This record gives sequence, C-alpha cells and structure tokens, in this order.
Amino acid sequence: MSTKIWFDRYVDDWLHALPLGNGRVGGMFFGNPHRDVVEINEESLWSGRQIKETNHATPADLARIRELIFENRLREAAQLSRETFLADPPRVRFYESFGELSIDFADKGEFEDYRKELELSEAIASAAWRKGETAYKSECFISEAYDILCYRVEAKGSPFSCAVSMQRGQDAYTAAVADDTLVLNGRVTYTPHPEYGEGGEGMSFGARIKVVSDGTLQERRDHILVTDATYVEVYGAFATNYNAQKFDIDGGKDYRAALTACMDRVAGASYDAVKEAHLRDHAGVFSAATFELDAPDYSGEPTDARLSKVRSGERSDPDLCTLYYHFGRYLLTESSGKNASLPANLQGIWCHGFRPPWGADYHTNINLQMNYWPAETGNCADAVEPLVHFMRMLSGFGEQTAREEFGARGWCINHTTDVFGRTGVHDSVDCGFFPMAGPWMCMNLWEHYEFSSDPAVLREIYPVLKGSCLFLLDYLTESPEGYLTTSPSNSPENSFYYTEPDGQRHGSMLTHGATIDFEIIHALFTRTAHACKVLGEDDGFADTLTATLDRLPPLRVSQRYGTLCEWISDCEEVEPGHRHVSHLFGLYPSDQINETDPVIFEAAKNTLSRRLAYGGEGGAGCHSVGWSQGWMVNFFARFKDGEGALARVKGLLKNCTADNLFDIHPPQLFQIDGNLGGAAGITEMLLQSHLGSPDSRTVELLPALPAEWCTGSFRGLRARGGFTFDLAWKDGALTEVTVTASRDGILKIMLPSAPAGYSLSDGVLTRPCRAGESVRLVF
Ligand code: FUC
Repeated sequence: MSTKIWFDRYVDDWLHALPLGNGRVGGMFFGNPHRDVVEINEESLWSGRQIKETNHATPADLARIRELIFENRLREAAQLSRETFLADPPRVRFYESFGELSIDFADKGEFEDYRKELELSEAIASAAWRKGETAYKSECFISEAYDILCYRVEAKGSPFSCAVSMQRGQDAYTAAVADDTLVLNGRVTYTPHPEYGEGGEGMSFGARIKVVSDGTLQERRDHILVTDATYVEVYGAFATNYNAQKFDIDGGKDYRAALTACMDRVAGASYDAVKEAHLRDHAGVFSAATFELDAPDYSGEPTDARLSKVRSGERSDPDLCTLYYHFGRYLLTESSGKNASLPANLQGIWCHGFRPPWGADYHTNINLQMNYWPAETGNCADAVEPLVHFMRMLSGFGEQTAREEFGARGWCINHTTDVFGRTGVHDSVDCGFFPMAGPWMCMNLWEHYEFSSDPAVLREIYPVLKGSCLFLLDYLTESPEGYLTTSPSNSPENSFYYTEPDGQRHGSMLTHGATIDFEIIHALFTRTAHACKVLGEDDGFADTLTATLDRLPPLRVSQRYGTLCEWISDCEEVEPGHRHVSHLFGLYPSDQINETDPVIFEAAKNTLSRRLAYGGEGGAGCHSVGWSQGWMVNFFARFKDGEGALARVKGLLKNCTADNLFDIHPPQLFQIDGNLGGAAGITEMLLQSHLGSPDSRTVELLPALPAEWCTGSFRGLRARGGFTFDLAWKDGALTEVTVTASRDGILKIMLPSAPAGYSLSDGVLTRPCRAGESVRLVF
C-alpha cells in the first residue's frame, strides 16, 4: 500500500511541491537545498470584501425572458438576461497566496543524494540532500492542535548559515522585531476593474515567525540571520481578520492577538512534543480509511517515474491507484477538515500567487459539489462541517436574490460564489444563470445526513433544504409542452443547435428545462419529503413536493443519438465530447437512474460512450479535464463496469495528473475536484449503497471490481445508514466483511452467496443491528 509521494530530483515548480494543511493554514513545501520555500496559504485570504451586488432584474423581467425562451427567441432572451440579471460587478474576486516562508542557505554549492517526500499517513513533508560531507534533512508539518506551521532543518557534518524570511511581494511589510522573531502585517489591496468592481482595501492579515536554533541568531531588517547552526526550527502562525460567522472582514477581530496566542501556546512546547501531537492527531484521520491491493510494489521508485510509466502505457501500476486514493482523501482532510471554517475551494486551500485559475473560487455547477463526494464514503465526514456552515450562510444571502430577482420564496445561488456571500448571476448569462446550484448543493448536505443517519444532522440542514425547495416551487413554471419547467435554464456549459423564428440557426446554452434540473428537483424533493417524515413536521409541505414531482417532464431517450436527452427537446449537440455530463446527475451523485429502469439505464450508458468517443484529448473535452474523468469513474462504477471505471482512473493518471499528483485542468492548471471526484469513484467501485430509498437502502459490495484489483482490502468504507465496512477480497470474491453500525438500523447487503451462518433472501442478507454492534461475515 503506497502512502508516500516522493522524488529523487529537485524540480523548481509548484506542481512538484508537496501540500500540507491543517484545514485553515496550507503550505506547499518545495524542499529546495539552496533557498527552501514553503508557500503559505490561509483559507480566508481573499481580495475584495462583502458588497451588495446590483442588477436590474425584476420578476417582470423574468416573465419576459421566459416568454422569449418559450418562443425560441433565445438571442433576445440572452440579451435581456444580460441587461437585467447579470450582476454588477459580474465576477467574484480571488483567493490569494499568503506569501513565501523562505530559508535561504548561504551555501549555494552543488548538492547530491536528493530526496523529497510527503508521507500521507503522517502529513509530514521532508527533504534530504548532501553538500560535500554535510548531510541535510528538512521537514515541515502544520499542526492542528497548535494551529502552527513547523519547519526544521538539520545538518550532520559542518554547521550551516541561512536567512529566514517571510515575504508576500505586495501589500504587506515584514520586519524583524527581535533576534528570533519576524512580524508580517498587511492589508489586501485590490484595484478597480470593470469585471470585478471597485478597488479598495480589504482584509488585514499577518504572520509571526519565530526561529529557534543552536546557531547565532541576529535580526536584520526583514529577516533573521542564522550562523553556525546544526539545526534551525521555524514556527509560523498566520491569520486574517475575516470572520466566517459574518462572511465578511471583521474590524473588531484582532488577528494580532490570535497570532500572539498561537506563539505563546507553542513557546512552552518542544519541537518533538508538537510533532508527536501532530502525528497522533493525524494518525486518527488517516487510518480511518485505507485501501490496499495485492499488486506489484513499485513504491521504491519515485512517484513521477511511476506516473510517467503509467502515462506512456509501459506499465499498469494498480498500487498507484491506492496512492491516488489516499492522496485524494488527504487533500480533503487537510483543506477542509481539522481547523477549517471554510470549505475547500477549486484548489482546496493551496494556491500560488495572486491570480489563481478561476480565482480559486467556489464554482457551484459541479466543482464544489464534487470536492465533497469522497467525504462520506471515505470516512472523513468531519470535513463536510465547513461546507454545512457555508451553505447555511449562503442560504441567508441567497434569500434576497430569490426574492428580488426571481420573486421567489426560499433562497438561491448561481454558478459561482466567494467567501463574502455573493449569490447572483455571474460571469455570463449563458452558464452563469444557474439557480439549480443551491438545490444541487443540498445533495451534499443530504448525504451528510444519510450516511450518518443522525437526526441531529437532519435537523440542522432541514431549513436549508426546505428553503431550496421553496425557491424551486416558485421558480417552476408551466412550459409549452404542458409540464412544469425551469426557465431560464442551462445544462452546465453545454450548447445545442436551434433555429430562431427568423430561420437562422445558432448554438445556445440558454434554454428552459435542461434534464439535469429535473433530476436535481427529483433528488431534492424526494429527500426533503422524507426529511419531513423523519422529523415529524411539515406533512403538507411533503405532499406538495410529491405532487409537484408528477408534473415534471420524464427522462427521455434521444431519437437522434440513443442517449439520454440532455435538454427538454431532442436537440443536436454542438460539442458531443463536452466535459460536463450533467444529464447523468441522476446516475451519480443521485440515484434516479439505475438498473431498475433498463431503458433509461441503457440510454445513460450510450450517453457516456458518445461523450468519450468525441471527447478527444487536448482542448477542454472530457478526456483532458480531470474532474470530468473523475465523474466518469463514478458513472462507470454505477454501471457496475469495473473495467470502464478503471480505464477512467487511468485516464485521470495519464492525462490529468501532475507529478505531485495534483489534478490538472487544461492547460496545466491545478484543480482539486478531479483528485476528489477520482477518490470518490474509487470507493464507488468497491461499495455502493444508493439502491432503494432513504427508508431502506441495500448495500452492494465490490460492484465494479476490475481484474487488476482482484485481490485487496479496504478498511473504513462507509455506507448510507451509518454503517462502516472493512472488506477483504481474493480473486474477485469477498473473503471477509466486518460491518459496524453507528446507530440502530436494518442492515441489508446484496451478496452473491451466503456467508457462514447466514441465509439470503433474494440474494440479500437482512439483519437488524444495534448502535456500536459489529457483524463479521466470513465467506
Ligand atoms: C466549470 C468547468 C470548467 C472549470 C471551471 C472552474 O465551469 O466547466 O471546466 O472546471 O468550472
């Protein structure tokens, strides 16, 4: 089982650096023997501040836009949407790097015997090298308990000298305030821009850096000079005056006091004690879910070399899949678990510089949702808590957007948002008009409940679910086809051809009734109706939701392509290999499309084959975009097609993975969703629990096991209903299963044969379980 990413050469590239995090503070460890760097991030450090975004939309505009859409005058509809609904400013601002902590070694001589690694089970990155007769070793971790970054370098041979500094490169000032202490203070400044709005001064932020060494320490203007040392320890604390309870900068928040408190806390502890506490805390997080395959062990080869052999097709390396899984789960726990108060953005918490791709914002037409897919199955549900908070906050901000722009009750958000609560239509009306983002996000919250089966979780999320349903009830409108429909609508970022009344043919994203909308509504309404039952409230509301479902258009098979129709009409696709496969939402993450309806299930298979046939590598087709490949692993797993799913895992590794295993979106941009969607897909290949209804789900074990994974084990896989599974299998067949129930419930497992001492009814083992009980099944 590989749990280490490692290299035997130094490459000065952020995509060769190794990520560390405690949920709130992130670091990218470079391990550079000449000038070592840890690029620092802090989850809340964004440019901008809370603003009231303006637009001119009224419910009357919405009515007119709908008329135009129903008359197929989509260009006019888009124009009016742009004039009325597009927010001012139209874009959200950016998540930013905090700056660079650097350890600049005086000796710039040649180095040899280089090695750099990240041990995922420890969350410690380290590097080792030799300069002449002197052997160096550096290491870095970010403590949860002390909320502090710790770096240590030591030399065996001759003593060394170095300069320790923390620089941001803009809007901050670093000063040495004692022989062992640096202070950085800054205020985010941002410039006016027609797309991003007014310029101004944003949040205040700061760092304290403390240096400990057996050498001589001297303060210099903006750095600490260390001479004659055999070891140097650096402690870094980082904070801003952002307040996640307000979704805004908080003038009353004294981030300097927080930094001092951090430093005081660590001052009384030795490096070893802080490290020990870190190892202990992290061991619990890591060991909650581990995946092992009986496969050749290539862990003695550097990770980039292993990856390049998989890329070239020289070797299949199943054990690399286990490393990819552990890394995906690690990225989620280190960016959203532990001390996090904000959810993982497009890059988790790791970003380079001040203008990361897509601002490293929150995209909510697939990306933020996908980030959390591995959390429940992968036994790290705590990492979902920041998302629950985020959604509760956003639902408050989204009430105004729902009321003023849509004339609707409840709340809504569209396809992007930030840490300041923006909920309007952003970027462009084509893809930006996506009020289905909120209902879709509710699915993540629902899974948080259904996997735990904890009514307290349901009680907490219910108002968010209900508000989203209220919005949809008001947003749905009668369509010319005689159904209730969403309008405007788009099937995220995909276009179809249509003909305007004047006979001109065009492509458009804007439409009414994209298939995904109805699948999302189906998922949300059925679950919310169930929630009413569990909580024993809002009976009438549940009835309204159920009755509304009957008036939605059904899923349909395209006469043109034999696929599932992506839109309400059987349109011609502009880009058949598009990266979004939104109309398969009902297959995964939802459960509406499954083998109980073979016609629709077959059409879903055709949909995926067609996407893949046209999705060519290069450009932004489905083969080149990590998150798209990651989603497809889950689709194939739901088709119970292990080889298809593995092919997509390999597609991820071959086409969409950087040397440090970061997921890549073309052109060479890190985007964390592929890592996380891929990790979710891997667990979906091993265990599924979506069949049935929230009342009663049936677990399937090894539903999509490829031949290369025929022997292995997984500890800590979670299923809906509060069950945790340890599985072992050999030659494709289960050998042993241990299920632990966290709550009283009925366990139902579909099995090919009865385990010793049990019998099956229709291939299903049914057994009531008490909370805390473990059941061992031997085959
Ligand atoms: C969605 C995708 C893009 C990209 C962006 C951040 O809009 O269509 O491919 O992932 O989010």
